[in-house]
Amino acid sequence: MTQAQVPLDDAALVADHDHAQVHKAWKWYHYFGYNIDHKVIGIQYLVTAFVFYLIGGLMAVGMRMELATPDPDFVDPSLYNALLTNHGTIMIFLWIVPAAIGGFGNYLVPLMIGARDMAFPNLNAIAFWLNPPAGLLLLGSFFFGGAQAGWTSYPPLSEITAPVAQSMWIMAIVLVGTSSIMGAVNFIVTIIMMRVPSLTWDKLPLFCWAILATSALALVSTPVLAAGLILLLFDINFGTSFFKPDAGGNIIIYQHLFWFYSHPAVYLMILPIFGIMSEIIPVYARKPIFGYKAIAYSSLAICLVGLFVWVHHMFTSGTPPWMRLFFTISTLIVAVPTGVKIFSWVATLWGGKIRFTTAMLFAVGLLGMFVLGGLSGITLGAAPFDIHVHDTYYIVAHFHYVLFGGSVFGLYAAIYHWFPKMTGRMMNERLGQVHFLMTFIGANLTFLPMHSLGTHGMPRRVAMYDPQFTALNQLCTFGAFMLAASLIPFIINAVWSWTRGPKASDNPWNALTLEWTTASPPIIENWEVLPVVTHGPYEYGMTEEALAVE
Ligand code: HEM
Ligand SMILES: [Cu+2]
Repeated sequence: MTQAQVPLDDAALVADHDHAQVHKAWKWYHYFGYNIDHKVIGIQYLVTAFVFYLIGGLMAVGMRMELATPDPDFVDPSLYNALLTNHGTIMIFLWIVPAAIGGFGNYLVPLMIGARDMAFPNLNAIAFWLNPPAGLLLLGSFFFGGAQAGWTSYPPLSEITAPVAQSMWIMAIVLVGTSSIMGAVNFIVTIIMMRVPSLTWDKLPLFCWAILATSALALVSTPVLAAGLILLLFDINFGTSFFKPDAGGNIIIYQHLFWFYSHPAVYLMILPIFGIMSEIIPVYARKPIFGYKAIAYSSLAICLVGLFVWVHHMFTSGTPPWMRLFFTISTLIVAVPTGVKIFSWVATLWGGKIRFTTAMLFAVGLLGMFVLGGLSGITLGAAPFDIHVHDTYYIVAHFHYVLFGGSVFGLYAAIYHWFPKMTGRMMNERLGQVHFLMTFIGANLTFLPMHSLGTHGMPRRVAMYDPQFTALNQLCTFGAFMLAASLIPFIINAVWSWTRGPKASDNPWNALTLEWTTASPPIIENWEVLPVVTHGPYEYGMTEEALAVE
């Protein structure tokens, strides 16, 4: 135990919980119904999101099988479009965002700040329960031809193809958007109001800083997306012409509304993952995190600058040159706070006593993948190069390095790290290493050749291509099969460990944040006696407890 545990003097807080409740153990069926405990909701988010990851992954494999040969012979082109659209949509809106923010955010934030739950438990549960119907709408849309217009759903394409499916797609996104706004309000209030009194701002774990920044960003940007999509819904179904040029509408406005949300959306995905990195790296390097304040403030800086760069997605939409210059410069500026974080992690690793657990392998793997994705991102931020590779596979390579390398690796790291806390059992490290290797090699085989395909001119979002691109595409498809296979050791590991893995102690990694001071898994309401914070979250090698660890 690393935190002093003394009774809370605020009697009201203790009195209003039923002591018998506190000792009750979890039953499996608690996870299948409406439940207001943040830990149950967190796990509900994680498991649901993972199921959608499998579905979205299956769609990707379907696309890669189609792309194994130049001709459209495996699926017909309109099904390809539907797979493409739903794959992108599901991976972003039903996997990364709900897993990172809904899953880990809900599970960890109250535990990390010494609270018994989120500020608004019912709002929290409702926010989660908006996700399954959104997923069903997306999957159901396949019965109506499938939304065809890509995850960006630009008009006019989205207004003239599969109207029912497109409307279902819009309603699904509005549902997850609503969920994310509810979550954002809840996180902001929880982090500001519910910290134990001894947890001052300068001791707040960096994951909580990241969730705070993410929530602020979601609150500002999500309503703009919802507005754009609802106007689109009206155009499709009710005869309005907001985005119909032949009836006086303006297509470009849609792109502005869409990217004002969707550029920040990349930070909604990546900031919580950055938070996860900042928690994991110091634990396994046994060193205080380098530049705590720089990391905390850079999250806020990324949010602020992130709101001003959306036009880099529209360099080829008639944006005048002076504006291209402004948005090139502002885009490149975002690389600065991001670079600050990367250097802080590398400096933390530097000279550390590193333990290469599976969680740490994924964290270090993320660093490699993200640096490559970030570098190709910088090339794209420069308008002249972006115009050259616009809508080619270079873009696909870039965002998969960032999203797959930068987000999925982080989510896996988080799962391996917090699994013992969530389930009370340890995962198998050997299977974890196999999982890591297959993921790392598979991801690079899948996505690295795409850079070359792109600079040589292979367009994205097509089911057929020029035969000169065959060899590299087959390499990508081979990589995709390896990625799909990498899920086998992971799923075996997760299911086996959850049911009969070795029992975990309260703090198996000897970490210093508050969630490790309670039982594994934590009791209902988290603590019998709320903890008192006696030191910062990363003071490895600086406190007696930490020195005694190795
Ligand atoms: C969590 C991980 C992933 C995320 C977030 C993700 C995200 C996306 C997005 C946003 C798109 C664009 C969809 C559109 O243009 O409408 C896309 C396209 C695509 N993805 Fe993924 N993806 C992921 C994993 C994968 C994997 C594992 C594969 C391969 C096995 C894959 C293969 C593809 C392919 C082939 C396309 C079509 C590219 C195009 O034609 O533009 N994705 N993905
Ligand atoms: Cu962007």
